[in-house]
Amino acid sequence: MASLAEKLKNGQTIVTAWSGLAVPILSELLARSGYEAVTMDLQHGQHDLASARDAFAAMSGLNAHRIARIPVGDFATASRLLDLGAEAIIAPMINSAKEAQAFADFMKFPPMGRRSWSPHRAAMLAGQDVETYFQRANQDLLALAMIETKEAIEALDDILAVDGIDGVFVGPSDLSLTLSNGAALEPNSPATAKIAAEIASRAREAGKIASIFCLTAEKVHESREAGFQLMAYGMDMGLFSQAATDALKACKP
Ligand code: 3PY
Ligand code: MG
Repeated sequence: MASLAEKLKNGQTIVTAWSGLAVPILSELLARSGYEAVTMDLQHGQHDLASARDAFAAMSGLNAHRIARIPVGDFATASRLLDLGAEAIIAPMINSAKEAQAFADFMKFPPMGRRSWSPHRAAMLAGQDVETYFQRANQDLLALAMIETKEAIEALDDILAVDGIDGVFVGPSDLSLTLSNGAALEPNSPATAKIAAEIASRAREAGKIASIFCLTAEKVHESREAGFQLMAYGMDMGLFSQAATDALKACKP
């Protein structure tokens, strides 16, 4: 299977499921359902290192890429998740080139960054010997910086210019909160979509990957049209509770 990085750099688009529930078999089921990637959320979701490790293991052998989101500023956790087999890390609230560089330092081996060595579990999951893993890591493992504040938009070109940053990931909820100074939570508004589309086109111009969190399937289509390549859509908790609601409704006398 081509790596996540190869697919995205070749222009493919991918939808990742979003896992907040620290139950590895749910990530396996999402992968078995046909999602091409599953993202473990350690920022707002219930995942920790152990549950992310077990979810990655539960997905192994299936055609789904392993992604994780770290808590704000917790770049050491990015390295640890890479060591456990993550193929891309999403870092929230990256607001400056300095923060982007600090993130990249934990994601890339020298000379691009300062990631410390010992990815034996990751090499095992990638089906590589450690030498091959080392040769491929800096290009194959993606550092995605979340753009979700006014400051981040102002610093966008500088963030995109950081060598070890492979792309951006737009958080439409926080973006709408900061752009309205806390007056409105409008992740699906046309105004938020317009700014997201501008971020995508600036990322693409810089030769970087544009990705985004979507709250509806319509947003996935709209984002693809706007040049986004990696779209997160489908949260385990929401999918499960919607399916339960629908199942019960269908049984009503
Ligand atoms: C946002 O929309 O702010 C996000 O972080 C999506 O998870
Ligand atoms: Mg956010």
